[in-house]
Order: sequence, then C-alpha cells, then structure tokens
Amino acid sequence: MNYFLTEEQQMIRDLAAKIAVEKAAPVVAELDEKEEFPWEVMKTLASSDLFGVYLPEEYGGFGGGVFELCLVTEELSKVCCGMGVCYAASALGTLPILLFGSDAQKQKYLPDIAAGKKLAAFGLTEANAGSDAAAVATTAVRDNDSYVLNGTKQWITNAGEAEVYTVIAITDKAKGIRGASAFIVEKGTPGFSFGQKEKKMGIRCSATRELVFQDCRIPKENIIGREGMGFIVAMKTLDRARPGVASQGVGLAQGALDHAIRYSRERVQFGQAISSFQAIQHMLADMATQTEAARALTYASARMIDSGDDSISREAAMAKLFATDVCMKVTTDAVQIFGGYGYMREYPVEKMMRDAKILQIYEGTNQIQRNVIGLALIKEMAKKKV
Ligand code: COS
Repeated sequence: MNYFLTEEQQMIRDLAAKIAVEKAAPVVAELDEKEEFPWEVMKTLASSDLFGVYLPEEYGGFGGGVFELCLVTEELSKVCCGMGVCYAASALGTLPILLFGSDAQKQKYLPDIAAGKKLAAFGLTEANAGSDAAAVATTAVRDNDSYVLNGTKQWITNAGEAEVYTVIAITDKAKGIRGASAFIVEKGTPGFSFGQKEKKMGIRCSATRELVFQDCRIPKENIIGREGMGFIVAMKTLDRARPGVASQGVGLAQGALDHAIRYSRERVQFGQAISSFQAIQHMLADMATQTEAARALTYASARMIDSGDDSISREAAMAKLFATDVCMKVTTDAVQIFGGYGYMREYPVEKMMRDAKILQIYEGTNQIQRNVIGLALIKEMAKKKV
C-alpha cells in the first residue's frame, strides 16, 4: 500500500531497514539466548542519526515527529522486537522533556539523546501501580534547593543502560492524582541504583530492571513542568508513545508473515509446496490484510499527533490495541504454518510469538486501551447532547 512517504521519510525507513538486516539480523538469536543488550546495533543507529528523527533540529534532531519514530521502530521490529523496544523506549523516556521540559532542560538533555550518546527511560510503573497509574507511591520531598526521592519503580525498559530517566513521583499525597510530579534523574546520582535484570518470556535482549531511590537528592531544577503536573505529563507522554508500540506490532507481524510466506514456498507435503494449498493461502491472506490494516491505523494516528492535534488519546489507543492484537494473532499463525518446526527455537517464528505477547501488556494493557477508547466515545456523544 502506498502511504505517500516523503523522500526523507523513505530515506529514514530504508536506512533503518538496512541496519536491521545487516547489523541486527545476524545477532538476533544469539542476543535473545544470552539476554544481552544490543549495544552494537544501538551504536549503529546512533552513528546513522536515527535517534533524533523525532527531535527538533535546534536540539540536534532531524525535525520529524512520531511518524518518523514509527518508521524506524517498525523496521527494527521486523527483525527483532527486542531491539525495536530498546530504541522506542528511549523516545518514551525523552517525551516528557520534549513536551513539558524547560528550554534549559531541552538544551541540556536532548542533543545527547538525539545523537544517541545517551539513552533515556521512563519510570512510571511500580509494584502496586500498573494499570492504575495514579497509585504511584514513590515520593519526592522538597528540601531547600533539592527534591529527595524514595521508592522503587518496577519493570523499567532500558533501566541500567540508559543515562537519563524521567520519573513520576508524589510531591503531595493529599492531592491524589494532582499531587504527582515528573522529574529528570541522571544515572550515577547518589541514592539511585538498579535491581537485577528481569528474566523475561520475550524481547529478551532488552533490559528490564527496577529503579531504586533511597534518599536520592536531585536539584530542584530537575522537575519537569510544575509540581502537580506529573499525571498529565505521564498520560500525554503515553498518548504520544503508543503509536510506537503499535509500530513494534506492525513490524513484528510483518516479519513473521514474511517468514511464513517464505517457508510455505519451501515446505513440501503431499508432493507439493504447502503454499499451493488454499488453507495456507487463506491464512496468509488474513495475516497480510490484518497487518496492513494495523499499519494504516498506526500511520494515521502518528500523523494526527504530528499535525499538532491535542485530542489523540482515542486514536493512539486504537492503534496500540489493534496493531498489538493483530501481532499476537499473526505471529501465532506464523508458528502454525511452520508446524512443528515453528515450535523449535532453531526457527525464528518461535521467538517472534514470544516477543508479541508483551505488546498486549506494556504501555497500557489492551484492556486499558479499550477503557480509554470506550470513555472517549461516551464523552464525545455526551458533548453532542444527542
Ligand atoms: N491526556 C490528558 N489528560 C488526561 C489523560 C490524557 N490522556 N488521561 C487522563 N487525563 C486526566 C483526566 O482528564 C483527569 O483530569 P480531571 O480530573 O481534571 O478531569 C485526570 O487525568 C484523571 O483521569 P482519570 O480519572 O481518567 O484517571 P484514572 O486514574 O481513572 O486512570 C487510566 C486513567 C486508566 C487511563 C490511566 O491510569 C492509564 O493510562 N493507565 C495505564 C498506565 C500505563 O499505560 N501503564 C504502563 C506503564 S508506563 S510504560
């Protein structure tokens, strides 16, 4: 399908695809097995200026937006969704600064992030604050010119590898949701440490750890926006990051579909390639149609965000929900087409199916996405007063 990419967008996509095929593909299985962070691939993305595609030119970026971010994420995820998330999660951690940071904060942090010299990470989730993002218990107490942070963030992507962390903490418990604030915390700050690397089902090359704050003192200038804005910072960040998760789903689904088509042409049963059977052709047709529909929705939501439209929660949630449900189905069907071989680690679709599952869970479960969409529909109708 023609999405009428500009010449620059085609160039970005092709460059990301080249890196994915030449640098990522040869090490995918090994890094998955060893659960090792893909630093070499990240360095290649950095030297090719792909970390700054969504950042303004004045901070060393390319001047694109969420759409460009999606293009790169999709190409990486076609080959390895774990690498796709290492890249996309850095943008998730950067968005609070980009959307709500002061000019001084942008000057200080964005150029290194755009150059890929520093990765970022986003710290919202806690043991008791997952879907219920407002239940955050980490505190930040003002003490003269500092804030002192205490608490533990859980399952933070890029934790330990990233240098810059945007963290949501409570500054005024009595105010509930309006008592949360967002902060920038740098790796190496005394009182800030990391938990053990988590052992995961999929996306195993990506790093997932706890962020542990024990009397961690940061300068008061590290608050993002004002006290009390933390929940809004988090929600608006997630709205703009969800097409990125959708594009992980689109890329991963496309990668699995490509493997399934190739395999069906090679595999001979009953004296002919299984691609000649209508049962297989119909499966491939559904996988391709669903993947393309997911891509169209993802691109449309990203373009809507980049147009500056502010009410995009529903569309971002739809893209994330649809693309990641499609991805789970397509990767499962790819394993089915491979049959017994698909279940073996020797073949790539086994990992792809494992990787797909997390997409329905992180950055808001697909049940939460349905809540967001449902509430938006009801609110919209109430506004129309019909
Ligand atoms: N943009 C702007 N404002 C938003 C918003 C958004 N997307 N979502 C909510 N808000 C505002 C609401 O308008 C409301 O403000 P008012 O009180 O002034 O009306 C306030 O925030 C509270 O909203 P709400 O009552 O809907 O909050 P809930 O506690 O019910 O939670 C959900 C809302 C479930 C949508 C939220 O907690 C969520 O997104 N959870 C999933 C979190 C997540 O994605 N976690 C993954 C880990 S991060 S990688």
